[in-house]
Amino acid sequence: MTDTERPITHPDYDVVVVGSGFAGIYALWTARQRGLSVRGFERGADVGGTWYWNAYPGARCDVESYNYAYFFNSDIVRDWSWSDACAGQKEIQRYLRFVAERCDVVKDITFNTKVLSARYDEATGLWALRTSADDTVTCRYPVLAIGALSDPKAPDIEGVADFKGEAYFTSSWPKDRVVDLRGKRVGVIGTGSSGVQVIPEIAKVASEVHVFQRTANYVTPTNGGPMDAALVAALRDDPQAVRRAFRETYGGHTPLRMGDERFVELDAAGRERVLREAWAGNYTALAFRDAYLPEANAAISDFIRQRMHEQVNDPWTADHLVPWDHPYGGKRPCQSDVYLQTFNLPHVRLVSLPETPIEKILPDGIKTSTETIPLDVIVYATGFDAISGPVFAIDIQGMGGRKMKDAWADGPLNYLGTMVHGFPNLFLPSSAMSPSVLSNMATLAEQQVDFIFDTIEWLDQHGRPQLHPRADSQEFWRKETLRYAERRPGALTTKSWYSGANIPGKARVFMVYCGGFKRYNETCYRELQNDFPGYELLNAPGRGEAA
Ligand code: N01
Repeated sequence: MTDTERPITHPDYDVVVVGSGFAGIYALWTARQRGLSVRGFERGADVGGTWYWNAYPGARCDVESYNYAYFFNSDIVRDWSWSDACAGQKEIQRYLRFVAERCDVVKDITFNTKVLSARYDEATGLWALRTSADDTVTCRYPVLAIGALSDPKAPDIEGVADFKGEAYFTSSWPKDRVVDLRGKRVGVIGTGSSGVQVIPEIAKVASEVHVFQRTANYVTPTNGGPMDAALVAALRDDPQAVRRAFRETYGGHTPLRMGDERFVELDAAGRERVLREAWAGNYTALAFRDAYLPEANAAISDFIRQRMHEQVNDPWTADHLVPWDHPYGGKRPCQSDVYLQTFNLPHVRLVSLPETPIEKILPDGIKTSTETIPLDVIVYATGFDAISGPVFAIDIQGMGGRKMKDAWADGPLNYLGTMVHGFPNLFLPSSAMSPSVLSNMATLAEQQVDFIFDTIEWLDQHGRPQLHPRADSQEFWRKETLRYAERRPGALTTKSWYSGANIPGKARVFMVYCGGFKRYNETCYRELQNDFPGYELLNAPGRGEAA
């Protein structure tokens, strides 16, 4: 009998954690702390998840690092110093390695190994995970900490494979060598957060930069710069109080700076004054107390367009770099202090794809509807099959042999952003219908992992080895997610990866819960405090003991 045919009555581990980004590292540590046996798998050669792969020049977090960090361990908070308020990719990856070593979980992770499938065994209530090393491990609780932006979108352009020059993806930039773009003619496709960061860096060394833009994005200044010593001291003074306080906020971070005045109570001159003050203080998105109102959002959007426009010398380029088609926040906005000015350099040029679309990629360049542009290098900053993509990348099979791909054929459906009906004991942190990318992902990682392991502890204490959400709970959560999305300007009217619109044929569902972190956390813990009324509890016959 082969390994995969073996009946799974004795799990190899209590928990298997897939992925070693923020959620994965903390899940491994938490499992050990709770006395559970655990094994981790990571497809990269080191920890870091998204911060391991996206190693392109200029990659940087635009959430301040003193927020975008762990708070579960006070010593870690006190022993790590950030060099900049918005740290770069290398530093964040170093930080995650530092935490993984401190938590002594590196030894638990098998690197360079993908999990290909996860199969639920109805007879025992256990899961079997098959890996790219042709290994199968069994467990009671798979925790797929696979991230929301980890499945790169394949470029849907004719001729990609024909290009004979160098080609790079921002989402898998080479880490084993320095990519030398000096003196080269470079084409960059994509102007989302990754494109906006990589383009100025490429422009520093390349001889020509051709930026192929399909949709313009809002670009506002960054919050980078030296760390505020008083703020750092306050965070280090009582990290556990900070951790609790983050969970009481909308976004899961230190309270954001916000204007004191209300849009509806100001005249035109007052609104302009408030917007200018907010721009100077770098909080334009929240210039007004009631910035969430569509009319306030429209004024904010218009003001940012004007500020963007005046940074670019050439009027045609300025007109095209400004986003006219969606309100601020409809797509994920970008931050940069140098992106727009980069287009004032003589060797940098914008190619507007709505007017002159790419027809095909040639062996030595890109052909648009009006010209052929010779290139030595193409950089694809074309984004991700977000949120549900990483879940579909694993062949997941639950109760009755039902595949996750079928369960989510019309878009992701789950309860509280972590569990799916018909897939007992399978946990999906940072997946769909959680605050995910519209919150501080580090705070979310800690919150979801805590909730998952509190759930596991409850199951063990109550002798109920399995649970999964009821179908009507999922329907309730779908409606809740939609209800809050309707209140967010542009959420349901803008074509964005938030709703799967960047992937041809993907079901259009707004995949982020916008009810805020505090409400989300309270809803999760209400379930636990009331013995999981939104879930179905199952018994697993014949379950053996974990190793
Ligand atoms: O990806 P994107 P990203 N032809 O999907 C274009 C996080 N992040 O990697 O908008 C031509 O935003 C596409 O055009 P359009 C952050 O959450 C954070 O930049 O679909 N163009 C778009 O311009 C972010 O939102 C940080 O019309 C094509 C671009 O490629 C998320 O990751 C840094 C195309 C893709 O933009 C994803 O950002 C980086 C085609 N066939 C990333 N296909 C920070 O914290 C796609 N595009 C700072």
